[in-house]
Amino acid sequence: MKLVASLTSPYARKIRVALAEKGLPFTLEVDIPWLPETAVPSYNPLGKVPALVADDGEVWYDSPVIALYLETLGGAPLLPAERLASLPVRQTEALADGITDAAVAAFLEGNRPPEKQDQAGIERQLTKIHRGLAALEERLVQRKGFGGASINIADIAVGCMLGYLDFRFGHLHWRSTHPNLAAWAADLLARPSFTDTAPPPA
Ligand SMILES: N[C@@H](CCC(=O)N[C@@H](CS)C(=O)NCC(=O)O)C(=O)O
Repeated sequence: MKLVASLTSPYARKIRVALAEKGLPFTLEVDIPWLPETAVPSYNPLGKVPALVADDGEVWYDSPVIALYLETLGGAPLLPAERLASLPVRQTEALADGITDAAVAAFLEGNRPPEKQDQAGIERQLTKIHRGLAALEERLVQRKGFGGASINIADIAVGCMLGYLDFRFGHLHWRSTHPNLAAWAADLLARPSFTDTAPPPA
């Protein structure tokens, strides 16, 4: 099994953490989809990482689909097998991934030359991040979709999203505005699966 990923992608990190938590062996093919010489479109027509090449040759994307595929391979379960019970977990995963989408969009826009940046667009994405974090804190208080005693895919998605905020949006200081999330994330982000996959220094 081969994972095509960049080392800074929070979505790819989600799958690297999931593979580590499940104890599934894989090879990592590092590819940066923004470079002209990238081979990512040969795996995923959308040109995005992560993409997972299964042992039978099938290629899976995007990260929620890869996570579902990994459940079929065994290892520690990261999603309840029962469909209805899996929905709150997948909802929390989708919320975390959506915050990541907003953060990536804001980062890319903020990387354009200053005169070309759409400030209203950046603000719109930042609002999604703030609303999303508030909703996540609420779900955490209600224990809705989070793993509790054993880690699940929602925990992993939230951890990778928070790690991305640390990586690109340290100035947002999400820990001081979301103390419950901060207390919960401290243990999660200290797990070897997370420390081993931290993005390289910028
Ligand atoms: N929904 C996708 C998002 C994947 C994604 O946007 N990956 C970024 C890297 S962080 C990418 O490959 N971007 C390249 C591009 O948009 O052309 C997933 O969960 O896998």
